[in-house]
Amino acid sequence: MEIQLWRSILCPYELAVKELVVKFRHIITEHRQNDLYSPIEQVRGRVKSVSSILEKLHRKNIPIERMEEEMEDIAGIRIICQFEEDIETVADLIQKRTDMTVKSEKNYLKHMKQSGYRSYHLIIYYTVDTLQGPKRLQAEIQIRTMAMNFWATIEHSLQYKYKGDMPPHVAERLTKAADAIISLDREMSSVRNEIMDAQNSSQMQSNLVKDILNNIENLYKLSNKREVMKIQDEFLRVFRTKDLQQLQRFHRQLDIIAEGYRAQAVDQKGSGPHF
Ligand code: 0O2
Repeated sequence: MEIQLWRSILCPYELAVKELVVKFRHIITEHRQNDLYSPIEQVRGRVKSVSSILEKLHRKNIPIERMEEEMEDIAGIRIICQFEEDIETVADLIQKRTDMTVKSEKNYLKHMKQSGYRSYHLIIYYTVDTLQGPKRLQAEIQIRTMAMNFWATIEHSLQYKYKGDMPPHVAERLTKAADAIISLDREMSSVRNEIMDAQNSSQMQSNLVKDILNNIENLYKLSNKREVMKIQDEFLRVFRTKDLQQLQRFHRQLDIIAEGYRAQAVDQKGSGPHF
C-alpha cells in the first residue's frame, strides 16, 4: 500500500486516540476538582505502527482489505489504575458512556493468559468526524494496574527481544514475577482505604490552597492592600498548621470577604474565567 494511503487510513484513528485520551484525562480532572479519588491514574494512547499492523495481518492471516473490520486495536488506549478494584469501576464508567459503544470484553484478570499477562480489555466503537463525514471505528482499551503494567511492559520487551522464542529460564522468571505482581496488587488493595484517604486529603488541600490564592489575588486588585497582606499572613499561619479543618474554615471566611468585594475565585468546578 502506498504511504499516502496508509496516512489517510490511519488519520481518523489518530484523531480517535487524541479525543479518547482527552476524554479519559478529563475524568481524572473532574474527580480531582471535586475532591474525589480518581479510579484512573494515567491515560496513554497510540496508533499501531504500520510495521506492527503488517506483522499482525500476516500472523492472523487477515487480508489487507479486511484490516479495519478485523483488526480491533489500530487505535489503542491504555488506562492505568492504582488498585485492582478501580479496573471494574473504570470498565463500568466506559459501559455507561453515550459516546462509545462496547463491542466486546476480555477479562484477563479472571482468566490470566498463560504468559502471566493480566489486564482488562474492551473493544469499543467510536465515531470521529472527518472531512468525509462521520467515521465509526474500533478502538481497544486496556485497563490495568500500575503493577500489571510494569510486568506487561517488561514481558513485551522480552518477547520482542526473543521474537517469541523465550528461553525457559527467562519465562520461568517472568512467571515468578507475575505471581509477585498478584501479591503486590493484593497487598496494596488491603491498604487501599488508607491510601485513598491520604490522597483525598492531599487533593482537597491542594484545591483549597488554589482557591484561597485565587481569592487573595482577586482581593489584592479590588481592596485595601494592607488588609490583603494581613489575610495573606494569616493564610500562611493556617497553612503551616497542616490542619485541614482550619484551612477549610479560613477558606470559608475568605470566601465571605471576597463575596463582599465580588472577588470570589473562579469556580473550580466548571465555569470558565469571567471576562
Ligand atoms: P502491541 O504491540 O501491544 O500493539 P493477540 O495478538 O492474538 O495476542 P488479540 O487476540 O488481538 O491478541 O487480542 P488480545 O489478546 O486482547 O491482545 C491484544 C493486546 O493485548 C496485544 O497487542 C498486547 O498489547 C496485549 N497483550 C496480549 N497478550 C499479552 C501478553 O501475553 N503480554 C503482553 N505484554 N501483552 C499482551 P499486540 O498486537 O500483541 O501488540
